[in-house]
Formats: sequence, C-alpha cells, structure tokens
Amino acid sequence: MRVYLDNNATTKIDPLVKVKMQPFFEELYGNPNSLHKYGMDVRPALNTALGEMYDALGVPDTDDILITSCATESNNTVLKGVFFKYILQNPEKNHIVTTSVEHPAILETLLFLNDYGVDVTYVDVDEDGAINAEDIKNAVTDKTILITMMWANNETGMIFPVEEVSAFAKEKNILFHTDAVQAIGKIKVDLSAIDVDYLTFSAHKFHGPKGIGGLYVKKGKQLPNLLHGGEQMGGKRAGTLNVAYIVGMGLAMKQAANHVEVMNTYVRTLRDRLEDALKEIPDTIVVGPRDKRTPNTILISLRGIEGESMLWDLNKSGIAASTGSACASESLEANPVMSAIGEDPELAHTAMRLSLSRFTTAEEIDYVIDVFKAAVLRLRSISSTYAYTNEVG
Ligand code: 7TS
Repeated sequence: MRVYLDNNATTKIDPLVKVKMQPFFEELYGNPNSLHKYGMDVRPALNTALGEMYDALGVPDTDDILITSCATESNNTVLKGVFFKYILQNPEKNHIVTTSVEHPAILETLLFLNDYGVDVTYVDVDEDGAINAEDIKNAVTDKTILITMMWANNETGMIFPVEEVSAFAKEKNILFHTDAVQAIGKIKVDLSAIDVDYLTFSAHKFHGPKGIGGLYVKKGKQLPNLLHGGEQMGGKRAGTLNVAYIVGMGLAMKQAANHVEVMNTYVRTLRDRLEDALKEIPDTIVVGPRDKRTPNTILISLRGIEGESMLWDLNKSGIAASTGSACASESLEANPVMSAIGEDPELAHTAMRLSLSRFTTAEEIDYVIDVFKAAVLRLRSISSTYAYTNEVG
C-alpha cells in the first residue's frame, strides 16, 4: 500500500481540475493578450477563473488578485513591494513585525531586506506553537509599517489570530499581510469578514497545479512591480499568462472553498483517529491543541527516535510523511518550529509531520497506525538514547 501523508508540502491534483486544464494545452493554446481569435478564445476562461478566486476569497473584483508563479513570489512581492513603495520613500517607518515561525519565503526575504535598513521584530510562539495576539501588538512601534503573519503554520497546523491582529493593524493604520498558504481549503478564509491588505496563496496546496499562486491586494494598497516587461495583468506583473494553470487554480480554489466542510468533518475525524492511536505510544508529544489546528495536520515527537530514521522506516512501507517543511529537508536540520517551541532540544530532532487531505481514506489511516506502531517499537529497541533515558528516568 502507498499512503501520502505529506499534503502540507504539496497535494495531488483534483481530477476535475486536471480535466478542466486539458484543453488549454491542446486546442486553446492562444496567448490571451493576442488580438486574434486564438487569443480571444481563451479570455473568457481566464475571467471565469479570476471570478472563482474572488468568490472563494469573498472579495469584490474592484480589489486585485495578482497571479504569480508560487507563494514564494507572492511573499517576495509584498515584502519587497512595501520596501520600495513605503520604506524607501519614508525611512522613518522602517519596521516590520512578523513571527519566528514563518515560511522561509518570508524569513529569508526579511533577512535580505535587513541589509537595506529594514528593522524586523520576530514574535515567538508559546509551547503549544501558538501566537499570542498581544505579543504582536506589543511588538509594534511608531515606526511599524507592516505586520506579516501566516494564517496557519505549515508544521504544526496551528491557526494564528489573524482576525484580531488584522483589526488591530487597521486601527493603527499599519499594513497587514497574511501568508494563507496553509489555511485555504482547510479552514474558512473569508475576507468579507476579515479585513486584510494582502494575502498569499499557492494552488498546489489545495489540489491545483504546482508553479502557480496568487497575491490578493486590497483596493488602494497597490504595490510596485517585481517583474517589469509587458502589459500583462494590467501592467502589474509582466510575463505571458499561464492560462492552463490559472484556469486550474480558479477551479481548485472554488473546490477548496466548497470542501472546507468536508475537511472539518471527514478529514478531521480521520486525523483525530490517527492522532489518538499514535498518542497511545508512550513518550509521544503532539504539538498544539486539536481545535486550534488545521483539521489535517499532526506534528508529533517520538522520544528516542530521530525524525529522519522514522521517515525512512515509514518510506520503506510506502508511507510518505516529513520531518517538517520540504523546503528545509535537504539540510536535514532539526525542525525549526519545534526548536522555537521547545525548551527540550531533543524535541526538534524527533519531530514528524503527518498531513492528510480529502483524498486520504480510512483504510490508509488504519494501515499507517499499524506500521507506525511497529516502527516505533523496532526503532526504540535499537535506540541507545531511549534506553538510557528510560533507565535513569
Ligand atoms: N508559505 C507557506 C506557509 C508554506 O507552507 C509554503 C510551502 C510556502 C509559503 C511556499 O510555497 P511555494 O508554492 O512557493 O512553494 N510549504 C512547504 C512545506 O511545509 N513543506 O514543503 C513546502
């Protein structure tokens, strides 16, 4: 059996999305900016796709949705855009508040901007992986221009207080951006109820194609271009539009919004069943209270077992999980979110992330529970640190 439990890294494409995209590789391959029939023929589908994105986010089409190549580009566009448009014009306001557990697409960009005089305050999570809205508010100074805070964390699934922080930002006249990559399709993301200036998303996290993403920009909060060139996207991002992928992202986003209920019933039940079974294993810690997490995610630490050893053991049985973000996996570093949470450094090395999707089945979860328990027994029996800890403990 093969079981894919790494849906926070990427997801399988929804079969309906794949079917919808197909004609745009074949007969409908025109450039939408061309004036001939080939160009004209693809434009309605682009408009439909954009409409699906506006509806899914609950925003009027007088706001902007910028199509990008991925969430990384969206995050870069916001941070570098705010730098060019606001900070360079008024260096008195050069302070950005964020969290210490953002994706590298935020953290590395802020590190880069720091070399150009941008001051950044990183707010830490507590032992549950939660962000306290008060800590964000207290980090703000009269120099703060932007707060950027993810909607849900990719490692723990913990949901951050976007509603409270965005309302605070508005009151203080500070720009607010949220990286909602891990929230869309898992929890309700309705911008008619929550007022944000910028929001990042990426199609491949909600059963759309890879290599396409978006940035929602509230009316009046326009940013300068990152890519200069042609007049595509109303001159806001140059480069020929990837029609097939935009069409795919539109339908995937509509499907994602329509399946939030399924995620919070069917997927949540499967996740909880898996979590309950794994918690029966002695010396395991699951980070964060369930009801504060996205319904598909478990970050578990198994004392005495290196995350990587467990990963390879599961992989041999056809189960795909991760020790954390695939973006950091090449360096085999300790899980950075666990490091931020833990007083206990061992936690960071023993962390494993299991992330489900609406395509995960009950049979798969039963299989994972059996394989997981057997792997823990085997690996702990050969773990010298675990034996030692147990002897002295
Ligand atoms: N932001 C968040 C919160 C993410 O989780 C990711 C990808 C990105 C941005 C980047 O998305 P991309 O489309 O530009 O690649 N996160 C992960 C992960 O957790 N494991 O693999 C990729």
